[in-house]
Amino acid sequence: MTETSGARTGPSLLSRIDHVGIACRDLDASIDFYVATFGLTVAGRETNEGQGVREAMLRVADAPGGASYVQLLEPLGPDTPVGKFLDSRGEGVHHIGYGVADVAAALDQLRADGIRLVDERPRHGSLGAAIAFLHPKSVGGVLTELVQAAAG
Ligand code: V0V
Ligand code: CO
Repeated sequence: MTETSGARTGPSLLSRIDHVGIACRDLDASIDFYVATFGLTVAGRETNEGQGVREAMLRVADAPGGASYVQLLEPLGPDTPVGKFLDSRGEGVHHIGYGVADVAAALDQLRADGIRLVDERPRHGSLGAAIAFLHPKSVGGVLTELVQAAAG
């Protein structure tokens, strides 16, 4: 875990858990499992070429700050983040996505704290969100995603 320069003052950078990202080999089969077993509903399905995934967001709960989801991730190929993860670790939890008010401002603060960033600037995420990843080696082995949900 990276040592930071001191205790953060003021409000938390993270406002809520937006989603838990789960790596799977067969997106359709995983969606069917979550729908049949837990009664979740599919909020959106997208292919994100930049991130190398086909994915689905399944709504778990609605809350004033925004809904929370399970994100099911199938790789577009072996040489992608999720493809490499499946090869080395198999199916399972891949990342946690936390809600933030302003992803660019959060990246500036975390960079100044010495946290290793995967993304130096926000990328396009699912459901119109702006996202950025922090490197797992800097966050105790947890691939961590910042999510600024789409307005409205
Ligand atoms: C790799 N490692 C992980 C990990 N993936 N540790 C925890 N959780 C993960 N998910 C560890 C791995 O075990 C190695 O540790 C080390 O990192 C290097 O692994 P690697 O296989 O050589 O992989 P790299 O270095 O090529 O890439 C790792 C990173 C990559 C994290 C940089 O996966 C990445 O860029 N991820 C961000 C993009 C992403 O994941 N997109 C898909 C979701 P040892 O063995 O050296 O100790 S897209 C998404 O969530 C969207 C669109 C959304 O929410 O809207
Ligand atoms: Co995600």
